[in-house]
Amino acid sequence: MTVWWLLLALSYLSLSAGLQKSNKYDGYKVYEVSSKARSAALELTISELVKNESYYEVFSGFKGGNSAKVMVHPDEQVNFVKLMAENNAAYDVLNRNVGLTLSRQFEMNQMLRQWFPYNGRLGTERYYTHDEINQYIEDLARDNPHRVFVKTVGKSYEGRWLKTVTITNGDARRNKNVILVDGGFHAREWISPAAAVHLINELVENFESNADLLLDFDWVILPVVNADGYEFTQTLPDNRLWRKTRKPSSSECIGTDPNRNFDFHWNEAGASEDPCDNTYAGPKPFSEPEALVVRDLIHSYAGRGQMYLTLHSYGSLILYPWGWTDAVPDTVDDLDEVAAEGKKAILEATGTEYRFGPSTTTINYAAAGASDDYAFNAGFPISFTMELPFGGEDGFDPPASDIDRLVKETWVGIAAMARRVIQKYPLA
Ligand code: 0X9
Ligand code: ZN
Repeated sequence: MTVWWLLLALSYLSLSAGLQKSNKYDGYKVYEVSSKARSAALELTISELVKNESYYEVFSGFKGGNSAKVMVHPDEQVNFVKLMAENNAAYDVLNRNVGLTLSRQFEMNQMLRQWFPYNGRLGTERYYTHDEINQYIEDLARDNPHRVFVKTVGKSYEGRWLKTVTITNGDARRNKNVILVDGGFHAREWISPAAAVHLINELVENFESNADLLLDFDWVILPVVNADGYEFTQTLPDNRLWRKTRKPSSSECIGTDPNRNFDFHWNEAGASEDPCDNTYAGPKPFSEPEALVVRDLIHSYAGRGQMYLTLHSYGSLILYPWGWTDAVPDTVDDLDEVAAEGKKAILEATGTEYRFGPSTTTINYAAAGASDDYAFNAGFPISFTMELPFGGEDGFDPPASDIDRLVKETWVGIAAMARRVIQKYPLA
């Protein structure tokens, strides 16, 4: 009891200290523009504004019919409010001071790390580092030598080892079908690696209840694709909103959007040619070592791969190809059927409402060069981007106390989709 009081007192002191610190997002606000306000003129206004990335960032457009969330630099807020009035667009202020939020959360994360050090297992008490996640899968493989296998599949630009974990039922049968899952493409989407870790936990620790998911299928999971970016977001409050990789993209700017870097209609839509932009496609397809790793995984499993699932946030969406055009594939009914299972299971379990559909028309923008389209084109009959729900004060920051709920809910959706995939694509 005394220890807890002491910890609370210390946390209060250090959080107060955190409040004093300033960072580059001091005074930035996040506006939430009502989905009812949506019009072609307003969308055009917002799309023009956000070209100026030094002042604006759209965290989420009117994705899937949701409200738009736009972060605005202090010097532009008067102008933004004026433009919203001119467009008769109702809005709320979702976050009054992004800098303050980030400082506070940073201190909290440091504290949680001390309170919950890595102990050989990963729970849902806090967000983990890339190293801890790698350590965890190694430990799992050591403890379950017949069922869990770790493979080093490459290296990030800064030299971090990228490792997959393959989960089987231990019957040593080869050439089963495969479900390939990855997380952490975008650095700031922390709930994604957390959901991947929970998925691993479920398949390994809860193996008996999930035996049907492993009978004719192996699961291959790469929990953190963009390891450098993910680590970067954990090092300072200023870095928390980083999205891209960390390889220099020009003499002034760093990073490429790994989800614009795949060689499938690369740079044809929804990607930027400006190395300083958040959706920079890279100087050429597969310029990023992390995207290459995912490409190679996709090809090495494509013959047996029945579902590719890439975990992102946010928007509560299950998106399927195509994402580079608003055309839909011939097999749209299959994709739709599996996505519907995920949506239904989540709704029944928690009441959270996911929407699903072809990527471009569901999120209202085409984005070429993404991994989902690439995997689908390479032969995975089912390929989804799952955008986990909005959380916290800017959307990418569900507090640690929400991790448990969100990752369990995600698992419900993934398991339901996997069950339908297993039924639809039985082992030949
Ligand atoms: O834009 C993205 O890369 C994804 N959304 S996010 O907010 N997590 O950045 C959506 C990708 C959807 N898939 C394709 N456009 N192919
Ligand atoms: Zn993302």
